[in-house]
Amino acid sequence: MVEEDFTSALNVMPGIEQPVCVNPYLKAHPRRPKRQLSVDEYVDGILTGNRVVLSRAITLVESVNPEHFEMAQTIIERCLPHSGKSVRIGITGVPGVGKSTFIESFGKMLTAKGKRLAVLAIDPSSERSKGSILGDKTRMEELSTDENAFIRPSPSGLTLGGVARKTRETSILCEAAGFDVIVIETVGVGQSETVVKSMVDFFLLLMISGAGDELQGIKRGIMEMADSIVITKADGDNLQRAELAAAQYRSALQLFPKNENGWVVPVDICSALENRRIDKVWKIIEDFVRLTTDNGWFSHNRNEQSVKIFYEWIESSLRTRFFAAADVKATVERLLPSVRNGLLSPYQAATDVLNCY
Ligand SMILES: Nc1nc2c(ncn2[C@@H]2O[C@H](COP(=O)(O)OP(=O)(O)OP(=O)(O)O)[C@@H](O)[C@H]2O)c(=O)[nH]1
Ligand SMILES: [Mg+2]
Repeated sequence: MVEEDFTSALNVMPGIEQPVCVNPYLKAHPRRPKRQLSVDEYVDGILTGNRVVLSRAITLVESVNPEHFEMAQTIIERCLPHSGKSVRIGITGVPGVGKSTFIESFGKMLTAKGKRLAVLAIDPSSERSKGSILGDKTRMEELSTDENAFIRPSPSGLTLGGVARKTRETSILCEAAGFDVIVIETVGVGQSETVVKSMVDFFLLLMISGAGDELQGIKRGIMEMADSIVITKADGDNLQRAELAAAQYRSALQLFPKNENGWVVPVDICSALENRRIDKVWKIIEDFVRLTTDNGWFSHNRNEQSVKIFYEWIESSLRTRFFAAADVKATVERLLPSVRNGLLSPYQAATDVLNCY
């Protein structure tokens, strides 16, 4: 037997035998590809509130595969009669204002009241949405595990128009699945607010109190779209500043023209972190729904939104089809050099192209 040298650190001790890291008795278990559901299975699943089927239907809606498109449209058509029975709420605010934290707190309050809520995000820049949604899933930790809440990130890699369309269609599916509150979150920095406004019943603008210049940096257009302005993070040292900011917004709003729906835009404060006055925000929304339902504006607004989508969709489809047509392509290619060189008037060339379609 070899004498072991315990004085050297280079000496390797035999040790004990380790079990193999893969279970040798494990049978090969090939991953079966997911079975494609039929339209009936999709529709039945959605109408019975099956979340897995709902998720898969949304994935189908988001797919760019033309085969999926047909099927998705059929599913949406069949869900349409079961949709429309929700309150659609748009929530916007600059990055970091506290939208996700607010939605978590607001959502939990609603599910505790027995409501079912779906949270959708509109965020056309895919890079950002990837980050923020992963963040949001953890930030809305409790809400994302709540049985009565359904959180769905913005589809990535699409243009704003594409995201808007998918979000509209996704809301229809969520409504058919029995969600009675749909929250659509967007970041208040670009054009996405206008898009969200065009698909919701109630538009909530979240703000925080700044030091002094309260009205700086907020686009007037966004303030004009808001059905309510809520100053969040009204807690601790910030409470007084938030109250002051609310008073300033209140007086600023008085300068705006009156809403045609008879609604006077309320300004309030809340703290999502401390769960304070979150139910007040819901009360404001309930008041809004009551008022606009009674005076007919609620359904009028939805109908007008549909008409707008109708025209917008014709326009954008027409544009796509037009430029994809072989004759058009050829004529454009033929005439473009002359237009560029000033040999042909752009109006004449455009008329020639239009005439060949
Ligand atoms: N004190 C206080 N802090 C809050 C409150 N709500 C949110 N915050 C904090 O503000 C920071 C940003 O909150 P988020 O909810 O991520 O803000 P957001 O608007 O979703 O941000 P983006 O998704 O990046 O646009 C976080 O650190 C929160 O903890 C609040 O009511 N009070
Ligand atoms: Mg967020």
